[in-house]
Amino acid sequence: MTAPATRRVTSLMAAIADTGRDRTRGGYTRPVYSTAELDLRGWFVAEAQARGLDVETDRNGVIWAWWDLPSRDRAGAIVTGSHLDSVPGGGAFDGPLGVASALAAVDVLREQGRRPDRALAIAVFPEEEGSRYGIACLGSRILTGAIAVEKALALKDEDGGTFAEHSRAAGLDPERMGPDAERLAQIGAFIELHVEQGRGLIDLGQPVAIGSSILGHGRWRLTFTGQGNHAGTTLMRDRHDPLVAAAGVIAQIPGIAARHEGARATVGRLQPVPGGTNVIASRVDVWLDVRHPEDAVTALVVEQIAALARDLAAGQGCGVDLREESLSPTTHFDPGLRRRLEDALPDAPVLDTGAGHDAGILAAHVPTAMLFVRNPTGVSHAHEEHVEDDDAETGAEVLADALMGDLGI
Ligand code: HGY
Ligand code: MN
Ligand code: MN
Ligand code: MN
Repeated sequence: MTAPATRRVTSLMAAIADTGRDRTRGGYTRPVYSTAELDLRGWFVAEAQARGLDVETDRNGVIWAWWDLPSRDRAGAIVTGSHLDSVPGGGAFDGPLGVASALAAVDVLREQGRRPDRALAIAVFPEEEGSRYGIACLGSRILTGAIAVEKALALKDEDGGTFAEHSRAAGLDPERMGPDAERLAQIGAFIELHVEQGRGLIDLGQPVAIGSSILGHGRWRLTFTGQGNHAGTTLMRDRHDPLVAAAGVIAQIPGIAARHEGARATVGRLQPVPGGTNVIASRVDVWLDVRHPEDAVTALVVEQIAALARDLAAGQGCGVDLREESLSPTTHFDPGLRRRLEDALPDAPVLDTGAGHDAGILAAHVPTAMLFVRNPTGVSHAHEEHVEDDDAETGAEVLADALMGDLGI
């Protein structure tokens, strides 16, 4: 695949390079329905409308930009897209690359005087990262019924505001949110282009890969409870410090995960309450992210961590509670789409991914594929995430061919 000269994706990405930039953490922080993410949603709508696409935001907050047939028949539509929300301090490309590449792919087709013989849509899904309300792919889960809408609407962010309140503030009507079978029935195939969140393509020397599957993954919350007290007046032997128990568990998580080849276990977030420097915590919430290709191994890793937590909590005279927050089984993309992509792109490696995507949620309902674009740093969910201009343009050109049906999708 030779890189095209025009810098379509690069210029689109440059236009949003300052939106949601996090000057404290580095990288980008764009929680769903925050000012930064709403600004990006507005940017996308303007760019889509400038291309003559028919833009609508559905009752679940998913934006659909349609390149309709003259008949406006949307049955069997080819849909591509991704997300615009980010993790705290995330990279520039996780999400926006898929959206910018979709806009660029429309430009490619227009410049070539081509148009698909089926309706085409670019979709932007809300709360893919689950950074604000704790459950990833919240928008696509609501759309597909993968989560009860009542549970989704009641989810709270760190400030105690609910997804319902913030959806309403974003112009949605929470009472109308819920599964949308009619919308899903319109989709003939969904293909998501995403920055690779790893080193596969770097090591293989290729710009684009075909996705094979998404590792099963879940999120659990461990809540350690003890006795809040004064840091200066409480003797060490008189303490019931939940943070000591939590720290002991976290320190041993790598060792537990290492017992299971391929397991990934992470604590990226913990919240001591009340969180004072001179205060022994009364409670600590610890969020656990565990992933493995085999769902039974994921469950085993979690159970081993939970057993250790019970043991260390008891040793500190503390309690501990484990609660599953979300769980996604290992998901394989549509074998037919994948095979046709492999035939059409013989140089493209086939890679699985440890990262979740809306494509993973949609895969249970519509034929779904993914394309990954080379990330020279191999780093993601951090500011070092990167895509070279040439690779970004190549990705958009491959996506354009896929949207045209040239790759068999
Ligand atoms: O957590 C994930 O795997 C994704 O980035 N939401
Ligand atoms: Mn992503
Ligand atoms: Mn991500
Ligand atoms: Mn993702």
